[in-house]
Amino acid sequence: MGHAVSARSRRAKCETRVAPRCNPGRRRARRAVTPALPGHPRRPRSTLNEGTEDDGTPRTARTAIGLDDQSPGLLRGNSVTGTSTSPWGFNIMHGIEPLSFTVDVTTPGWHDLVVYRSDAAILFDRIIIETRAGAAGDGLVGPPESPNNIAAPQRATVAPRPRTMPELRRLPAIRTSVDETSTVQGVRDAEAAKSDNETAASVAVTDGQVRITGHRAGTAEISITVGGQAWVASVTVGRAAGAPVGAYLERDGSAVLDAADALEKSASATAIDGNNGTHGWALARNGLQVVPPADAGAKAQWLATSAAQAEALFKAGPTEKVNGSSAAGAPPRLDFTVAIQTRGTYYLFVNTSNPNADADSYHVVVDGQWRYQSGKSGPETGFETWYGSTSVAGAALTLEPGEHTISLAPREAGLVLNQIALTTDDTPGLTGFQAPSGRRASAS
Ligand SMILES: [Ca+2]
Repeated sequence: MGHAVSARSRRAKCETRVAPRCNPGRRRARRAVTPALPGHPRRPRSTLNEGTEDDGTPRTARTAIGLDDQSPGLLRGNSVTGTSTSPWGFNIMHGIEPLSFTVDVTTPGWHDLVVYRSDAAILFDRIIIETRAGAAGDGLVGPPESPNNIAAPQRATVAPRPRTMPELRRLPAIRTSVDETSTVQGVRDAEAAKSDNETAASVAVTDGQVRITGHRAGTAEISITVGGQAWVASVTVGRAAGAPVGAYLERDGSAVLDAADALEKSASATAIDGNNGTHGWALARNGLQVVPPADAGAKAQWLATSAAQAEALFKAGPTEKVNGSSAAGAPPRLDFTVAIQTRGTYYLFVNTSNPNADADSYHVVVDGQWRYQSGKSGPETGFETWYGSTSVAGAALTLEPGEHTISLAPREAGLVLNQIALTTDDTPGLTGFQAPSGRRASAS
């Protein structure tokens, strides 16, 4: 028995019925709740919640649905752009994205289907419930609305806060710097506080006040308990004020660079967006990510397997897809200047937090010359994990004393770079973040 309900409000409560004559037991509902895609299909960049917020946070398209006071199931819509043949592309063409969920109905009678607070800009078209697989058919918008004796839209009410979720209050986003300690405004009598990323920012409570200290460029979310309620705030940590911006100094055959330094856009460390108007760099937890990320359903690659192909790739016009790449144009890039003291053969290692196997590879370019692509030895998707491709052709980088430009460009969008190490040791056994190299005061 199917029953359709229209709901247009954020956190709407949809009065719905599960047929009294249904036998008690497990029931499956699928093919439901569709956030409509605002915007015209021919203008794909103005559609559902893709891209990033101003502070670099990737946007999401989440909602949640539950039955009565059961724990709701979280639904994740597609917020990653793709090609016309990707799931994103099909959603755009259909103007609709089906999201599936399951509810367990254990007793016959009336039940409340509760649609929880959703990310902004999500519009629900229809909710379709199947108690037998295939009952709703395979049409795009499902069957006509079920017969009923209530005026369904008028009966939708705002649901109470679910008992399974703590009350969360969000504070304004906080910006701080490395080595800076500041007091969180708007919170008094705090009982406890914690950071979800102590590497970037730690918190301490003193006399009811919460103080944040920045340790590393990155992002964190802090949770504060006040009067038994939970408050949260996102924190962005920028580079230390007045920190040197000159070349990185190699010492004893080693140089270590924080990828996020590139946001300073100095002559010695800079981040360059791709020229396709779509892909750029965003501050991630402890590094930089090429956004929007790709995955198996929405690949975005910039391919080159030789110096000649790389030359064509980096010269590509904004709409050209060269070497069979799925992404157009020249890729984004990070450029760093390293002052080598000791002539030698160096190997490059990166600490990454890549989200999936379609977002985990890069090109290495030294002094404008493409040297090699990574990612020939399987997925590199560990969290804050060091990888290096020492065995591939071109990985041995002979560097003479003097300044050299080390560039990394994504081979796949979504790549997350935290730290980069150049070392004369081809098996350095790096674990955790390394102390960054010293730098000259200013560009020479
Ligand atoms: Ca890959």
